[in-house]
Amino acid sequence: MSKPKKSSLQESKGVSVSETTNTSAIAAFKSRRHKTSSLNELASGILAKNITALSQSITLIESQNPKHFEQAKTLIKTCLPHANKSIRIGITGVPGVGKSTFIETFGKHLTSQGKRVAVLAIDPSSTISKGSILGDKTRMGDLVKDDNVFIRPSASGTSLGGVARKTRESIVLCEAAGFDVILIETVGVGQSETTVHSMVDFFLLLKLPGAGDALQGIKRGIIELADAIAINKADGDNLDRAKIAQIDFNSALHLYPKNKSGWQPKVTVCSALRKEGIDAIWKQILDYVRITTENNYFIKKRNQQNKFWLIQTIEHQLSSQFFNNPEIEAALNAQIQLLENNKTTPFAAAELLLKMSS
Ligand SMILES: Nc1nc2c(ncn2[C@@H]2O[C@H](COP(=O)(O)OP(=O)(O)O)[C@@H](O)[C@H]2O)c(=O)[nH]1
Ligand SMILES: [Mg+2]
Repeated sequence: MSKPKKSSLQESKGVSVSETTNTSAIAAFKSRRHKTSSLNELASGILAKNITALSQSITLIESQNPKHFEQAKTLIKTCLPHANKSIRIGITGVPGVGKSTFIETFGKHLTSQGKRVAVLAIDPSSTISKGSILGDKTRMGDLVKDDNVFIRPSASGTSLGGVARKTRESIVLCEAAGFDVILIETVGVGQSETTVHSMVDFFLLLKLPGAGDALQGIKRGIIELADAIAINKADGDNLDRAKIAQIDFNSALHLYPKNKSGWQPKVTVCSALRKEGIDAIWKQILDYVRITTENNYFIKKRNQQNKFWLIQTIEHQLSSQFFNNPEIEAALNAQIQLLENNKTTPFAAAELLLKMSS
C-alpha cells in the first residue's frame, strides 16, 4: 500500500465495485475522478459504495473551512435516508489491551461472512501523524488490504465534542455507503468512552487477564456502560488468569440492576492474536440485536442518542456563538477585571454578559 495521504488510509485505493453497485453512478464518478468532485458526484459515489467518494466526503466533514460546512450539511442530508442500517459497535479498553488487534481479527471474521466493515476511531488527542488507528495501521495490515473494509483514523481536533460530531456524521456516510457493521475504537482514557457509548448500539469493553486486583482500579462507570466484557489475551500462560478474571467480572456485573434493554451483559474470554473466542462475541452481539429489536429497545436507544446529540449541538453552537462574539469577549475581560477587584460576583457578571447576547 502506498503511504497514506493526510488523514485517510484509503484515499489512495482504487475504486471498489460490489455486485449491488449502481454502475452508472460509478461510471459518472470515475470519469470525473481527477477533478474536484461536485457534491452530487460525491453523494452518488457514496451511494454506489465507492470508497474514494466516501473518503473525500469525510474529509469535507472534517474540514475547518466554513465553506465546507454547508457542503457537508447538504451531503449528510442526502445520505441520511440511506443511513441507519448498520450495527454500530464501540470498542474500548486501556491502551495495550489489544483493541487494534481485536478490530483486525474481528473485522476479518466479519468480512469472511460477507459483511462490509467500517472502522472509525475517536481519539481527541490524535493528530494526523499519531491517530490511534493510523499509528497502529501496521497492526491492521490485513484489514487495510481488504476491499470490504474502510478504515478511517480519528479526526484530529482539540475538543472531544468536535471529534465526536465528525465521527457521528461519518457514521451516517458509512451507512449510506452500505457498510453493515461500524466499529468505533476509542482510547480508554478521559471521557471518550462515554462519548462513544452515546453513538453506538453495542459497547464492548476489553480487559486484561488477572483482574482480581485490577477490579479495584477499574472505572466503575465504564463497567456500567458495557454490554459485554471480553477478557483479551486469554492465551498461553494467561489462560488461567483470564478464566479467573471472567468469574470476577461476571460477579461484578451481576451487582448492577438489570438493564432497561432486557439484556444481561456477559463476560467472555478471547485471544485477538490467536483468533480465538471471536465468533462467540459476534454471536452475542447478534443476540443483543435480536432481543433489543424485538422489545423495541434498539430503536428507542437510537432515538435517545439522537435527542442527546441534538441538545449537545445546540449547547455547543450557543456557547461558540457567545464566546466568538468580539463585543462579548471585551465585556468578559472587563468583568473578569471587576471580579479580581472584588467589584462583582460571578453570577452578576454572567447575567450581565448573557443579557448582551439576547
Ligand atoms: N498474547 C496476546 N497478545 C495480544 C493479544 N491482542 C493484542 N496483543 C498484543 O498486545 C499489544 C497491544 O495491542 P494493540 O492491539 O496495539 O492494543 P491497543 O492499544 O488496545 O490498540 C500488541 O503487542 C499485541 O500484539 C492477544 O490476544 N494475545
Ligand atoms: Mg490501538
